[in-house]
Amino acid sequence: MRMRILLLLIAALGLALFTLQATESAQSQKLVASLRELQRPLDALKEKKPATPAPPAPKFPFSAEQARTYQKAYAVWLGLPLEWTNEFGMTFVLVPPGTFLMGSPAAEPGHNLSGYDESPRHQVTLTRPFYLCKHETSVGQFRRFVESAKYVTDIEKTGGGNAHDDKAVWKHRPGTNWLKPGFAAAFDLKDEHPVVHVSHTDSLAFCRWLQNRVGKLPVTFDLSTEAQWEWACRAGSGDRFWWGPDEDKTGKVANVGDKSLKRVQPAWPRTIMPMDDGHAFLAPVGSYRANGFGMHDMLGNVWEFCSTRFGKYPQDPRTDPTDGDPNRGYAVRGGGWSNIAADVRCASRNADPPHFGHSNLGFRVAMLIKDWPWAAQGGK
Ligand SMILES: [Ca+2]
Ligand SMILES: [Ca+2]
Repeated sequence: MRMRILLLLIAALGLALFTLQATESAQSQKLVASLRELQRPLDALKEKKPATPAPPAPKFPFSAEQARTYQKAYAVWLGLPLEWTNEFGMTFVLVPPGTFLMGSPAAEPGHNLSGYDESPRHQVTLTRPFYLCKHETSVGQFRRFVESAKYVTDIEKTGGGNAHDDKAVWKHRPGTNWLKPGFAAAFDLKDEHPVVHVSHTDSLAFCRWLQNRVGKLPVTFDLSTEAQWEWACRAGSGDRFWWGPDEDKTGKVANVGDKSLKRVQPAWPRTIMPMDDGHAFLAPVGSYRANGFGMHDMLGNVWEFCSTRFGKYPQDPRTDPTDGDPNRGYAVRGGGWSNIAADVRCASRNADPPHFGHSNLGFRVAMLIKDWPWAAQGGK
């Protein structure tokens, strides 16, 4: 009798394994098919620049409509898809190159309020197009990575990340992690929420995991540089926000510290925005309107790690800038659910060390195109 039960158990296990393999194989097949669509034009571009001249970038500042028109024309010129979605539902959008003014003028309300210098406002030229995920990385996507790579985050290793209590006191909270974010009121974490309590190091591990799944696709998964981030966030806007100069009153464009937060945390002592955006803490990614390049939540929801280190801005123009100060933390951008307008501007800056994570900080993945010899114009 025991032997029969044992045999039945072995058979059931075998069937489960077979089903799992079949599912994974179907997913890989889908990935390969969509990868081929992307790989063919990317391989062709590696060999040869398109014969016709590139569509010229609009002169900065430009409108969201101009941003969209230019972006589409650039994708057509390259013969690349405007958007590409991977097997985890991450949609990467082509961001064309161009020249803009990075940072903010001293007269901008909120300028330098966080203590991270946004001046001098200086000219930056990005010479290469790149793809950027239209959403922050979600809990569901991060879960796939953790389960597949058996990954343990920095914050889990150190026993918790930083978070606020109901009076906005900000400190290390034992037991918090990406599955148990440190919010001071009840919160039902869903796969669609942006992942938080992840470090810069965790973000890069996630990017490497994506890289290993795409074979010879000639791209590099990484975070965006701080300059790429600001260009993608502005989408042509020279104002405080990608939607214009004025603080949001609609609650439709960014998840910030607002009436929803005050409702669940009446003792919250900080200023809140006057509207109700519907989310006290994290909002599912993509809940708010996209900017001119099709990016959601560049401002608000969670701060986002960049690939480059914070540093003082230069006076003179820069091309494809990389690290600021090698001794500073990594740039984090865009503000989040606990912040007000001053911290949720296109030029707002902050920085965090490589193994640090908190309840209002996540990341967004870029897919960089690095090996087009004809596009190499050198960085400075
Ligand atoms: Ca909110
Ligand atoms: Ca964000």
